[in-house]
Amino acid sequence: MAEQPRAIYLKDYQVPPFLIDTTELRFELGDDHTLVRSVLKMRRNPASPSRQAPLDLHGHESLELCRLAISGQVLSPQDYRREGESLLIRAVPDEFTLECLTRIRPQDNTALEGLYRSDGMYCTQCEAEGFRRITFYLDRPDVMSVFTTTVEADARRYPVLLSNGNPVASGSLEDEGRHWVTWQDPFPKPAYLFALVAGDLAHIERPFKTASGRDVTLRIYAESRDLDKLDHAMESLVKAMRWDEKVYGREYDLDIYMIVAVDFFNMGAMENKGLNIFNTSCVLASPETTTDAAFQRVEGVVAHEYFHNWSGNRVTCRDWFQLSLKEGFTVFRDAEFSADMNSRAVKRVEDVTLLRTAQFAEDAGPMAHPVRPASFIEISNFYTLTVYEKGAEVVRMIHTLLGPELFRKGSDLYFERHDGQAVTTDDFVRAMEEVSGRDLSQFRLWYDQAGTPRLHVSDDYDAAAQRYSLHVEQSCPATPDQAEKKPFHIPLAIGLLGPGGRDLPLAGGATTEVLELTETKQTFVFEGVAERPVPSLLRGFSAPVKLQYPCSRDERVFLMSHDSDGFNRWDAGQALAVDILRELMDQYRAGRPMQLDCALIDAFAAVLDDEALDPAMVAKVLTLPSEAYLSELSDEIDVEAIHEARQFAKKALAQALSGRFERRYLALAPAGVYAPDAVQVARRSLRNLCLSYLMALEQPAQLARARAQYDDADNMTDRQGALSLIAHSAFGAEADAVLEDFYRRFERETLVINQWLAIQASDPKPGALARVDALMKHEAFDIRNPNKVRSLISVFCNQNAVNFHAADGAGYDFLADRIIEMNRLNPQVASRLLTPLTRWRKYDAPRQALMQSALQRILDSGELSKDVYEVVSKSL
Ligand code: 0A1
Ligand code: ZN
Repeated sequence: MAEQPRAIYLKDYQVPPFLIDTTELRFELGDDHTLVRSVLKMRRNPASPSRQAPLDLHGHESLELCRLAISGQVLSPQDYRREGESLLIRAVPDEFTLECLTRIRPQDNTALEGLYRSDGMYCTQCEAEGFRRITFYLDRPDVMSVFTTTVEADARRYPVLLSNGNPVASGSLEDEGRHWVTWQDPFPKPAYLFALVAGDLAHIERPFKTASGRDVTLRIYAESRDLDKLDHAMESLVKAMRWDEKVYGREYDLDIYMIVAVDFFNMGAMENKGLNIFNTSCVLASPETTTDAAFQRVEGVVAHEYFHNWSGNRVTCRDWFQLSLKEGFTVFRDAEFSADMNSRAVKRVEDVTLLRTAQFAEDAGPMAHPVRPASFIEISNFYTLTVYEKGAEVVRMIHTLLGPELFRKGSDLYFERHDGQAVTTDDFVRAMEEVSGRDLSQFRLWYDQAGTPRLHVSDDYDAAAQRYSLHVEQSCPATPDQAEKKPFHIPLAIGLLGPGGRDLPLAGGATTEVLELTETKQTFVFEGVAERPVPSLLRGFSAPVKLQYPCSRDERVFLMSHDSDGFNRWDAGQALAVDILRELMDQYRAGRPMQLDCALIDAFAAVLDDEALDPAMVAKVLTLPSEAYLSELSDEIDVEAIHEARQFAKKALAQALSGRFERRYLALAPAGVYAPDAVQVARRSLRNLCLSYLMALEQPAQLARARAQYDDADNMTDRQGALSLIAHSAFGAEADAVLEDFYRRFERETLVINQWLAIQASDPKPGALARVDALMKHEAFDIRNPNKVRSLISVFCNQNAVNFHAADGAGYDFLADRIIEMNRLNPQVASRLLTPLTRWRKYDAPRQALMQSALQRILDSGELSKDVYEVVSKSL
């Protein structure tokens, strides 16, 4: 970087000096280049105080400007100035037509932002600031315009030409073998929701009648070889549309809704108006190639993008600091949808696990930022777990504080009041305040203060007075740019368990009460409590906080078997396991033989024996806290101790409970035809978990069992479950053989081969780095394809701690080299790869030095993208 990139601040927001009422685009797609013609009807914004402001358009450096005219007058280079990402036109009238012709080269676009060609098909990704790589524009979400788009291309190679809205005209240029289609989107939208697709695509289709009786066509496009993998996405879409009508009263608004699957994509999917573009990994599904987890991910992502049609498109963000307005709310909506479609408790466990493992780590690291950030250098770096997942928790807390009826009233008011507008998180909270009459001013701190609040809870019981008291103290650690924090408004859902394990009645006879914390220290008193209760705190994880309460192992076991809150029953088991694993880590570090507390064995035995429990929840309870979670909980991460303690515990549990694991493994054998429904998913998850314990015994008989499961499986969940256990086992020859077999079977299934890469990248055995290095040269790998980079490089660096954090620093060197390489090809992916290095402060001194020097080497490597520069410079 010649100059260091500058930060942009929320406090500097100003309304746009100009508006664009209509946008007409014509794309001429060609092998050497693509021409983009735009005609924009523009005028000064009456709401802007600056009446004389020049016209300042966004345009990426890569744009070749061929022609520029204002109301028919062609401008000469003296009439404008290009500098960085800006095109400044000094004298413009109050109302005018801007015509612009640009030349771009989608085939060379490896950043996958703007218009790009990959695998012989054209597609776009414009969020957040990709449209400026297509043409000069006011590329900001508060400039909303009505788009008409014509796409012209070779008719034989690109028979399908798509854009937003409804198709209104088409034709062919016969002598040239080209054709064109015009699309019109009646809803004004910001440029980030623009989309275009051109390719040789097949599709499936289904009619849908909305609640008010409008007919809509639903279409999902993919390459023809994947046509048989689209049904699950279609079913998910229909379910999501019905759910949004029922739960939020929201209907779809265009005549056609399209999803297109593409293999080269930086993220999961994108909610472009009427034309969603999806990473193949979030849309394709078939029993033979797709695991249960991936089926559920498809359902969740399809719903997420569909829900954006209201929470994001009809009502959008004023500026990118408000990103969580659409993302936090939409994640909350899709999580509730998935909870309604599958098991609510299991979905909550999964979401909280992600939050506590990865979002808490982000909130404690150098990139920590509030749900509504105050500044950024590169907005692409802020599509984070904090904006998405913590943002969803913030919306969930509003739901908890208001209750479902008032929350629905608030969302109705929000959609009605702001339809067609670009608004702020404040507008969202205000709607919730108005319908409820509640003052949420202190609650708004959740949007502005970064960091994970800590709650210290203690209690006392006065037997004579039959009075039980809970004392709660809150605090929040400092984060970058925020040393002091004000107390948060925290909903703390609690219950009290009597000696027999039954819930005691609380206020109004309910068994769960939401205490509202607003001060640094508060005491809550419960009268008429006949015996000392065991408190069940933070039920359902009612707030994204770290809770500390001095709970004995016995009390945790008690909660594990009696708590009426399914989430807290699971959480008590996790807390017990964490406590016991930490004891093992201490033993390991002290060089003493490790010894597993029987409390864990007994608790697991009881859960395994209870056939009345949902097998999916049993699988969750019996899953030991991950290495990543144990790392997040550590002040200083001891990579080896965490790994060894966890492996030891797993084996000890397997030895103590092998009969039970075997019995349930056999009893859960598949019956009937595969379906990714809740009942079957639950059975497979527990059965594969049992197999993982049995494999921990390291016995040939168990290896044979796993191999038989692999060979006989009629679905990917069972086949891949067995594969990864064998591949990670100490049986080297068998591991190689099964990996080889898997590759041969699925060679032509890109997404399956990505899993094959990931399984090898996450193998904790020594030598994994050499294997990853070799796989980078394998024909199955392509550094330009983000899914492959994630499967091989990200998985190695994030899910293989013992190898990535090898004491010699080889893992860090490997990653630094990859980031330097990716920085030029794809800055967004490069920047995301940095995450594990940013956490250097949590390791021992020698590792800290090695990680810092890897970061420094990246910083010194030459021209850095804004994406990579921001993360490296903030981390060092
Ligand atoms: N809005 C999308 C996520 C998304 C964000 C950025 C992208 O490119 C940089 C692509 C997709 C969603 O929430 O699903
Ligand atoms: Zn989203």
